[in-house]
Amino acid sequence: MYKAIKKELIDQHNQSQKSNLDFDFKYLEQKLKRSGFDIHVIKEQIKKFQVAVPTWGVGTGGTRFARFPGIGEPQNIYDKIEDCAVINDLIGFTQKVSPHFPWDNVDDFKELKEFADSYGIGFDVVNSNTFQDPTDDSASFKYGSLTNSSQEARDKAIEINTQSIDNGKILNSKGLTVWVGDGGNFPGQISFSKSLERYIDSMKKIYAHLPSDWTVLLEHKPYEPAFYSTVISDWGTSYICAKELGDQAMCLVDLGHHLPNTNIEMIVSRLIDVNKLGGFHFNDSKFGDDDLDAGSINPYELFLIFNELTNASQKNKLSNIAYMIDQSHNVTDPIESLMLSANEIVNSYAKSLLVNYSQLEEAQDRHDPIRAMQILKNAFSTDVNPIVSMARFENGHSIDPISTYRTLEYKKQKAKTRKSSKGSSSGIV
Ligand SMILES: [Mn+2]
Repeated sequence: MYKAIKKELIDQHNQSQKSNLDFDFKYLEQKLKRSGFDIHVIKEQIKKFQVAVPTWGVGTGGTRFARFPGIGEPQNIYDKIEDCAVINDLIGFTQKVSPHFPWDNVDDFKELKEFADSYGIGFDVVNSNTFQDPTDDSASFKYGSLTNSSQEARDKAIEINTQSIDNGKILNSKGLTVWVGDGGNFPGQISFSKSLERYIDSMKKIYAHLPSDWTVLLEHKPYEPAFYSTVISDWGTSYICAKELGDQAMCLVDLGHHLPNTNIEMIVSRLIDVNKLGGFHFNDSKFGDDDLDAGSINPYELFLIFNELTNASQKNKLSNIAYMIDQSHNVTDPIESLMLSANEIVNSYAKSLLVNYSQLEEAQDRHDPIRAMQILKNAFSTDVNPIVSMARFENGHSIDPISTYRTLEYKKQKAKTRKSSKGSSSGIV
């Protein structure tokens, strides 16, 4: 840690902010005491929270139409690790990164791990990419990967996944997330039944390759890039497949992978109840899989998701959830977006710790919807920034990460050595 950003710079910046933070923290301490909460207990829980940053998230994303590169963009996985280390040095809730293969392939994974170690960065769940053609042109995924009617294409897709596991093992990762773009654009194009059967069959081969302490996370999505039907379209299908595969297979909820107005927090609760909730991809959206910054559009939904998680966790119904960010940053500096998003996620978690769940259950049992709603709204409307900022400060990071980051002019400095990428091809979907 503190290889990407000198600790003295963070300390120096914190000096000017600390007295205001102390004042705000003291005020919140008194306020929470009146509701029966000990701010110090909550702060200690927050200090332990971790969410992984996606390596693909630090590059500027694009849309189906164009990509507008930023200055000093990372050119390879090593640059991406360095950018992720900037984020972690400043906020500290993001010690691990989630790589994507083959995008992040290198010749020497041991060397990559040592490089990341030197920045205090570890590796979270790895992601496999079979939604674009394999780099060696040995097969085509145009008509599907793990569910393709061609055995040759399926085998190649399986190999990409088992290779991702092997890479992840060297990086000390403990999980693989599988999302396939497979599906159909037209009625009749694919057999719903056969494609699901082939998915399960392919996944069984990947599952057999999993080390015993690994989890495979199945990610569902209702549409895009296939626009009529997708093979793993919803949490129900994802659950059926995870159940079929075994105990090491879990479901992953990407917030953007639901149709508008879907009650995502209820899906979270259902998956907890059937012991199949394994992870999240956090982002936010207005219309579809917009991959906007977490909490930027619908922070109440994000809070309600953490409300389910914290409630279940206090009842010991939750273990080993992989929290990851999955976003595309088209118009912002990805480093700023990822710092704000991680903080927004931590804020939602902090607010959920301010819900008194026995009082909530009492209100539910007494048939008092107004009181129940009030309990949630009171927690949601509490400004938890002083606790989260204090947690960051006590963990050795920046009280005000964005302003600290801006004084560094990091990207401007990096632009001197990282060559700019001109291309206008679309970014990450
Ligand atoms: Mn995702």
